[in-house]
Amino acid sequence: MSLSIFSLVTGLYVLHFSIALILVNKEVPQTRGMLYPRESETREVRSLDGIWNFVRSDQANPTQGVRDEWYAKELSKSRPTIPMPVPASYNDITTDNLRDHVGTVWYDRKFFVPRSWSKDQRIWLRFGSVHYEAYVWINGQKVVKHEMGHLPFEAEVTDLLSYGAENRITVMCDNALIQTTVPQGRITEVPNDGGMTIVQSYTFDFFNYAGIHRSVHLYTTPRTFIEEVEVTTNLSKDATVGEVFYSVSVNGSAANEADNVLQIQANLYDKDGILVANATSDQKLGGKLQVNPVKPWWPYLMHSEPGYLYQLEIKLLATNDELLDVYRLKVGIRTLSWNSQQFLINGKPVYFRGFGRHEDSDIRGKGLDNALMVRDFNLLKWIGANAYRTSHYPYSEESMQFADEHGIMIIDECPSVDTENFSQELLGKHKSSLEQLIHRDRNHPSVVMWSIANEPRTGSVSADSYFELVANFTRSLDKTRPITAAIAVSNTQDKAGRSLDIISFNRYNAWYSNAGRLDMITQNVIDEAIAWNKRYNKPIIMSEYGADTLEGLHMQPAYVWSEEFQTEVFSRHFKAFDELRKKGWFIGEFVWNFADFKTAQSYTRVGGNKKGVFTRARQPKAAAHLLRKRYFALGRDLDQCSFPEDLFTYIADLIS
Ligand code: GCB
Repeated sequence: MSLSIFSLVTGLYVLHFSIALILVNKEVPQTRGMLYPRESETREVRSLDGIWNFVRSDQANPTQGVRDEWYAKELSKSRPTIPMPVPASYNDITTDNLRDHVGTVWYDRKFFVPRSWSKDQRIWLRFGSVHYEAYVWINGQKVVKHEMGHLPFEAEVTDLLSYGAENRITVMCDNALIQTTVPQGRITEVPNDGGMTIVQSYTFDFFNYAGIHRSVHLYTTPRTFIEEVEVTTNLSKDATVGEVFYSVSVNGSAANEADNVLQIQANLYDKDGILVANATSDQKLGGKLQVNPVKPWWPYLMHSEPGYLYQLEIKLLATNDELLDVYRLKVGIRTLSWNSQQFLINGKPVYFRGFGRHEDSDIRGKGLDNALMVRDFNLLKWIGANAYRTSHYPYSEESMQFADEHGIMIIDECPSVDTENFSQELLGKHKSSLEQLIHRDRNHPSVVMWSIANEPRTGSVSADSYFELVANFTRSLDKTRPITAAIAVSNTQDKAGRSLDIISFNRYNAWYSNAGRLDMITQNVIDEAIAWNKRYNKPIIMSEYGADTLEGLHMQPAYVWSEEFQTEVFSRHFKAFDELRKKGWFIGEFVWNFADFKTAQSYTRVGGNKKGVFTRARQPKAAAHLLRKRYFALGRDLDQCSFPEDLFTYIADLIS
C-alpha cells in the first residue's frame, strides 16, 4: 500500500478552472477484487456496523487531524467525540449544524479479531461506500485512501491486525466537492457575522449527504482465493437453452506456482437447489455452462415468473483436488439487444415504465437502511413499475441484488451530475467512476443500461470530445449493455447524443417552463421527442418529467404545487407518450421522482424537492394512484400482465 497517498491531503481546496479543451484518452486505474462479501465454507464475514465515535474537524483547518495524527490513538484522546451510527449520513443525526459542515470529519471504533483468523488466511477490510473521500487507518497504520462516493473499496489488512486482541479502525471522511470531483462543486470563502466562513455550493439539487453510507465489513479469504468472477449469459433463439460464460481470476501464491494447475469447478443450481449444469475448467479459469431447459430472467410484469435467478457456485481447486476457495453468486440468464428503434430483452421489445429515484430518507440521509429498501421495492411493485434509474449515483449493492430478485430493470448511473467545465483531470475521474461502477455491477441481470451522466452541459464545445471519450471508454468495458445519458440541453445544442446508444431527455413542461400551463405539455413533449429522434435516429426515453407537489394541498382547478396539478401534469404526459409509442422508437417514461427528497436550502424548495409520487415517508400522493393505473394498463397492453384486484375502486355497476 502506497504511503504517499496521504500526503495528498492539502490544507487548501484549490479552485480549478478548466481551460483544457484538448482531451487525451489516458488510462485509469483498474479495480481489482471487490466481490460482495459472502460467507462460505472457506470465508467468514464480520460486520463493523454499529455506533462509532465521531469528531468534526474545524472547518477552517480541515487537515489538522492528519498533522496532529489523530489516528495514532483513540479519537477521544484528541477531541471530545460524539456517537455516530454507521451506516448513515452524519448530517441529520445531531441537533446542531453538523448538517452543513464542510470538510473533514473523523470516525473510529474498536473491534476484536478472533485468534482463529491468524491461521492461514487473509483478512480484507471493505467499505460499501463513504462519501466523498475516505482515508483509513488500522491501529494507527495507513490502509487505504479512496475518492468517489457511492462505490465500494477495500484493502488487505492481514498484516495490520492484532489477532485474538482488540484493534482500532479510524476513518477520515471529506465531503468537499470541487471542480475536479465527481460530482463537481465549489468551495468559496465568504464573510459571515463572525468573520469569514467556507461555503460549499453545487448546481445539482439533492443534498450533499456525507459519511460512512454503507456497511463496513471485515472478511477472510484463503491465502489463494477467488478474486474476481465475471459472468455473461446468452439464450438460444427460441429461449429454451441458456448459456452462462464465467471467467475467474485468482489471487495468491498458489496461482503462481508452476507445478500447481488450479482448476475451477463451476456448478449452477436452480431456485430449488437442483444442479442444472456443471463444468470443470483449468488453465483459463473460465468456461461455459449450458442450461436446458432454461428459465430466463424477465422483468417484473413481463412474465409470470420474473427475476428468476440461478446460483452459481465457483470452487477453486488445487492440483490434488484440494478445495482452496468457494464463492457463490446469483445469476440471471438473459440477453439484451438494441437498434435504432428498440431495446429488447430476451428478444422482446421493452417499454420502460419507471422512476428517477434517490437514496434519501429522514434522519438516515443516504445511509443504507434495509427497512427503507424493502418498502421501496414493495411500492415499486405496487405501482407496477418495471425500472428505475439510479439517479444520480450508484445505489447500494444490496439494492442491486434486490432488483435482480424482483425483476426491476436498472439504468445504472455514475455520479456525474450537472457536469461542466470539462477538464483532463475531471475526465479521468469520470472514467474511473464508470470503471468502478461497471466492475461492481457487471454481473447483475437487472442492470440493462449504463447512464454516463445526468444533465451535463452538453451544449459546450468541449462536451463533444469529452463524451465521445467517456462513452467509448464505457463501451470498451462492457459491450453487452447500451449507453445513455439524461440530457437537458435542447436537441439543437446537444453534442453528446451522437456518442450514445439511447437518448434520454429530462424536461419539465408546465413547471420550469410555462409554469402552471397544463395546456402546454402534450404537444411540446411530442415535438421534442420527435426532434431528438430525427436528430440522432436512436431510441428515445423521457427520463424526467414531473411537478413539485405538497402532500395534502388540494386546489381545483389545478394549481401549481397541488395534488391535482401533479395528477394533471402526469395525465398530459401520458397522452404524449401514447402518441409517441405509436412511432416505434419511444421506449420509456420515467417520472421524476419516486419520493420527495432533501435538497440544499433554496427559495425554490419547500423542505426539499417535492416531486415525489410518494412522500419522503413513503406514502402515496394522489398521483400515485393514477400512475399505478397507467403502469398496470401498459403492463396488460404490452406484456399481458393481469391487474391487481384493488386497481380500480368500485363506483357503480356500469363503470369499472
Ligand atoms: C432535474 C435534475 C434533477 C432535479 C430535477 C428538479 O432536471 O436532473 O436532479 O431534482 O430536475 O426537480 O429540479
